[in-house]
Formats: sequence, structure tokens, C-alpha cells
Amino acid sequence: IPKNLNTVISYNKKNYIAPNVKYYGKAKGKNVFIIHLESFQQFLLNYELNGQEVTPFLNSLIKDKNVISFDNFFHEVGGGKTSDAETMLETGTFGLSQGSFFSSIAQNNTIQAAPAILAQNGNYTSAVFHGDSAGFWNRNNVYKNLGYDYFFYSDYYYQTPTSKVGMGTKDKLLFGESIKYLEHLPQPFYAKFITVTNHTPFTLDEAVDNFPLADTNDQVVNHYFRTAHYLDSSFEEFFNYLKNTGLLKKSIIVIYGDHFGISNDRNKKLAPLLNKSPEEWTKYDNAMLQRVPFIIYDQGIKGGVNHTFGGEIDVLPTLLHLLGVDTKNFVQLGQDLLSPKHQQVVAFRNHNFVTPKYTFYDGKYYDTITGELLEPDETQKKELQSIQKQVNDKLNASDLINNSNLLRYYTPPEFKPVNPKNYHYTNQYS
Ligand code: GP9
Ligand code: MN
Repeated sequence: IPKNLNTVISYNKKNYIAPNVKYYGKAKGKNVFIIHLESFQQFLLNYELNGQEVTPFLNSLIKDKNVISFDNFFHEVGGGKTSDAETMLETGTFGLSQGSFFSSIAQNNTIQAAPAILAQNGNYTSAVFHGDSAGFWNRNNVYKNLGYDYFFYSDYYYQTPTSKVGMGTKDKLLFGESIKYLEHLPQPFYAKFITVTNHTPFTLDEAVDNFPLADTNDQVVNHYFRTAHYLDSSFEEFFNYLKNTGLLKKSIIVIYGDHFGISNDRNKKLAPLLNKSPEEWTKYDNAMLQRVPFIIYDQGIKGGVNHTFGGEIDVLPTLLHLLGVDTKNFVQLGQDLLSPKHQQVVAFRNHNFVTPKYTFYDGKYYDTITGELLEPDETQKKELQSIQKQVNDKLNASDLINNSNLLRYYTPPEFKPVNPKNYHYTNQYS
């Protein structure tokens, strides 16, 4: 056994927390829908632009009695953006410190990912629905390695002069036209929808969605609200389909924002819309804006707002535990967000962090509650050092796994390695 693998295994043992018995297995055997909300930040929820709700559907959904919504959930992507969000969701490891895991080494690594785990522990069929071309982020190769049975990409959707905007098929068309494929999937299935219309520069015709543009001197900020509104109503249409067909009660739905839509260098332009003055805007405010939605819908669970501080790395163990899959022997670096033992240390890919007490962002320490700049005293320094060590250990374990392809030396008893050669995503068998 390589020494690095021992480091990883012992980190994993230490990091593992037992699931919450109140939730464990509550969604066992159900279909899983993953709704990947492109570039969607938490502040959009319940936000009104000139008195008009941007996301009326999601706003009502998070009040549903069967919905758990998290309000201290952060994205943790690095340079791989969408593909980093997918890496964390599917593998329980982070993206790389530089570039994209998907675009570089993922296709040659041994990976123990959600689609394969669920195929082998629940007989799930898996599929991704996405309106961009198959090769973006090297998905066509990496998905085979994750064990995805089907990948429906742009070629599977009608191409008309108006069917695409920005990077791919419009979200309403994506959801609508996916139904004919979805209805052929054997249940239970694990189905991921990666939306794309709410993507920078967020341009969308008024004829498609007439939500008003904001009125700042930054066009990207101005357009963000319309595409977010469009995404909200796209998902609403799909949700209604699930409700009307009865699929909803047989399914658990996991919804998350993949990362920011407004980058930190534009946040001062956004500030007035959040009732903040651009002059007083700080790095702390940038850190807080890395919150994204994390929402779970399941008719078998009792809903509410959960204030646990967590991030994308935590989604996989949370979901697997809801599905009644024991994660103890899997190497996954997150922690179940529904477990009271969750440590609430959010690790950003660049080793910055947020905890309920402290925020470390862009070289500065802040009090997470008040937002005040901290000059840590000796006791606080010790505490901050120990948090930093937790963050470093987590990211280090991830990098050891992915950069050295360590999982080829470790197979959990519940798992058989995936052979990517068994998967084909076009009728040409390419
Ligand atoms: C492209 C889409 C966007 O297919 O998923 O990726 P991003 O630019 O957000 O990383
Ligand atoms: Mn993205």
C-alpha cells in the first residue's frame, strides 16, 4: 500500500461522521433528480428586483413542508467551475488546485462515483441531460469513468435557429425535450440536469423572458436577474410535470447552485442592489456571496431551513445516507449535512474558509457573524490555525487521491471498479 493511501484512508476514517438516524434511508429506492442550477447564487432566493420576485417558484418551493433548504451552503469550485461542482457531487473529492479535473486526468483515473455506487447499491440507472456539446469539460469521456449509463447532450435536442442561447439549448427546451428520454429510463434512476441558460454574460431576449433588467452600469449584473428568472420558471415547468405524472412522490430532488454568477470583481456593482454601499464593500462580503442554494425535496422528509455551514463537498454523503447507502468504506471528503456531528468548516479550493465563527478570505480574517475585520488574539490564532489545518488536510487528501490516482489501490467491499469501455453515448458507439 502506498504511503499516501494510508494518509488518505486515515483522514477518511477521522472525517467520517455517522448519519442522522432521522434521515438515514428515508429516500431509499427512490428516483434521484439532481438539478444543477447554473451560476445561481443564494442571494437570488427571495430577492425582489423593483418589487418583482426573481425566483417565485423556488421561493415557494423552499416553504414546502417536504423541503429542507440550507442557508449557509457555499460553492467550493476552483478553476474547473461547473466541472468542479460535478466532481464534488459525483466523487466526494474536490477539483484540482489548478485547472479542471474533468479536462485533465479524470478520464484515466480510477473513480468511485455516485452513478456506479448507486448502480451497484440499489440497481439505479443513471443519465445526464445537458444542452451543450458532449465534449465540453471532457464530459463524454469522464462520464464513462463515473459509470453514467446515458448522456443526453446537445445532439439529442432539436436544433433550430432559436433553440440555443449562450452555451447551449435553452433550459425550457432542455427540460421539456428530456422527458421523452426520461420516460424510457428504468426506475429507480439517478438523473442529473445541467442547466446552461443562466450563464455569463446572461443574455436572453425579452421575447423569451420579459423579466426587467437591472439598472446598474454593469451589463452582466443587469442581465443576471432575467436569466435567473427564466431558470426558475424552467424548473417550475419540469417540477409540474413530475407532480402531474406522479413521478414526484417516487423521487427525491436535489437542487444546487454550482458557483457564483457575478464574479468578485463585479460585486461592487451589485452592492447597491443588495442595499450595500460599494465603498463599504469588503472581502468578507465577497466571501458571503459564495453562498449557493442547496435544497432537498422529498415527500418522506420533514422540511425546514437548515443553518448548518457546509458546501458542495458534503452533498454526496448527505444524499447517499438519505438513500440508505452506507458511506463508511467509501473515500469521500465531505460530511453528511443532516448529521448533528457535521464540523461546519467550509473549505474553499484556494484554502480559504468559512465557519460559523470565522471567515478567512483573500488574506484577511473576519468575524462571520458581524463581518468585522479580525486582529486575532493568541487564543483566536490557535483556533484559526487548527481550522486552517483541517482545511489543508481535507484538500491535501483530495489532491493525493486525484493527482496520484490512489483509488486504483483501494476498492471498498461494496464496490466493483467501473470499466469505461462498457459505456457508449451515441448510436455510432464513439
Ligand atoms: C458548459 C456549462 C458551463 O457545458 O456546463 O460550464 P462553466 O463555464 O460554468 O464551468
Ligand atoms: Mn457553471
